[in-house]
This record gives sequence, C-alpha cells and structure tokens, in this order.
Amino acid sequence: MSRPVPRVIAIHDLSGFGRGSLTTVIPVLSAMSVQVCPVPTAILSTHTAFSGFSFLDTTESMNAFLAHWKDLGLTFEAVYSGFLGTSDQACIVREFIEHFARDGQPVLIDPVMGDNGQLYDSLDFSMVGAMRRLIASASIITPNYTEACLLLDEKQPELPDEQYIKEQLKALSALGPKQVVITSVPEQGRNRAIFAYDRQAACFWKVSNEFLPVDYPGTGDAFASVLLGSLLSGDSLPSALDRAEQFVSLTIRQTFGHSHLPPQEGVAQEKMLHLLYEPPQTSRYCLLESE
Ligand code: PXL
Repeated sequence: MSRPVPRVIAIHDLSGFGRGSLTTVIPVLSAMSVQVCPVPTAILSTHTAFSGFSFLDTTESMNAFLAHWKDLGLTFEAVYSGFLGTSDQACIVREFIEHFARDGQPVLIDPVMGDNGQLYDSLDFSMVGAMRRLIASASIITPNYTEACLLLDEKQPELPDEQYIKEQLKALSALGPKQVVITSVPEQGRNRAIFAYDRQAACFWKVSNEFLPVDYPGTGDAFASVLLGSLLSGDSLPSALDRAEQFVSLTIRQTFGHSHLPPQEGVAQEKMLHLLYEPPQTSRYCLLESE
C-alpha cells in the first residue's frame, strides 16, 4: 500500500547553531509533506563558518543506522546526501544508495565542499575525489559553481559564459547523474544564476536571481531540499528549480532587510516555511538553446 507521505533518507551533518544541513533539511521537507529520516554525518556545535566549532565524527553510528534499517526492512522514496564528516563516509552513503534506492528511487547528492572558490574548514582535498566517485550513484546533483569546478578539476573562471556552464553540466552528467543543477553561477552585474541540464530530455534551463551584497550559509541546503520536495511532489525539473529559487530568494530578502542580523546565523527560514505549503504563484525559468 502506498504511504500518505514520501519518506527520504537525509544524510547530512547536524550543526547546533547557524541554520543549515539537518536544521534546514528537516523543516523544509517536512513543510513539503515529506518524512525526513536523518542519518547524521557529524555533530557540530555550529557550522564551519564560525571559528572554534566542535566536531564529533559519527561514522560508526552511520554504519549502525544502515545495518538496523536493513534489518527492519525499511523502504524509502528517495536518498538525499549533503555535507559528509569525512571522505571515507562516501562509501557508507553508497551502501545506503545501493540498498535503499535499488528500485530506481531518486538519489539527490549535494556535493557540499565549499563556496566562493574555497573548501569549507574541516574538509581537505580527499573529499573532492570521494564526491567525484559518489556522484556516479546519483540521479541528480546540485553543486554550486565552486563545487562544480572542484569536481571537474577546473580553475574557476570569474565570469563564465553560458557555453562554459553548458559544457560543465554535460561533463558532470557524464560522470553519472542524469540531471545536473549548478547554483551560484556568477553573471554580469554581480547577479547569480542557476543552470540545469536534463540528459534524457537534452534540455538546459536557467533561472537568474538578483544580487544582494551578502552570503548566508545554509542556503544551498534549503535550495536542494526544496528542489527534492518539489520533484517528489511530481513537479518537472524547471518548475522545481523555480520553486527552490523563489523560496531561497524570498527568504534571503526577508532576512537581509533586518540589517542587524549577523549573516553567519543564516536565513530566517522559520518565517518563510509557509511558502512551501502552496505551489509558487509565478514562474521565471528560461529554456536555453540546446546544442
Ligand atoms: O551549508 C553547507 C554546510 C553544511 N554543513 C556544514 C557547513 C556548511 C557550510 O558552511 O559548515 C557543517
């Protein structure tokens, strides 16, 4: 019998302060009527943009979750991974995928490694190779522009043209995932854009967003979570992009207006979750010319 709500395995860290990873994934997907079953990859006092964070490696408990969930015969509608505590954990994520997505369930891998041309503190370059191998098991990936360049071992051109990004999308798809989304791509006028590619449909899509002079950690986690929730509800890839972009942009604008709030604390997502109860009211995506 089918379930009233889809169930997702969410393999991300739990950071106690500074919104992001599981403290974003759980409320966002729950608001979209998805049951989240978390597998913490590490427990941190804050995300890594704060100095002095504590870090507990939970690799052993990931193995225990996997074994127990297999014993229980649990089934899930998707597997979703993000920030990993160590590069060795990529093998465990692959085991979750091999067991729990063996009937073709969607697998979204957000290869969380860095932003603005830099790796996050706590990670080293062994994570790049591990993520490159892991995305072979994904059906969809959502790197930001920095992560796309790391995965492809490319220098990061400051202002890539559309052709360059299309080549990146195809090259990443050739590593395994049939759908690829690259976020935070720099554009003229300091705007950022999201590009996407669907290999089977041979289509490229783009959604641009307006520049604000601030970076909030955790917005990539919100983006990927809304995207997955939207796809699981039956939306097309471009509609899911729209929905994720609108949620993140509106949440950033709502937070940015309160200029006294420290950006490290993340976006005021709690005020905006209600947007996820309804489909979006507008659509802005563009279909780009195919090759
Ligand atoms: O939002 C990505 C992310 C996830 N997990 C941890 C992080 C970050 C970004 O800074 O530090 C622990």
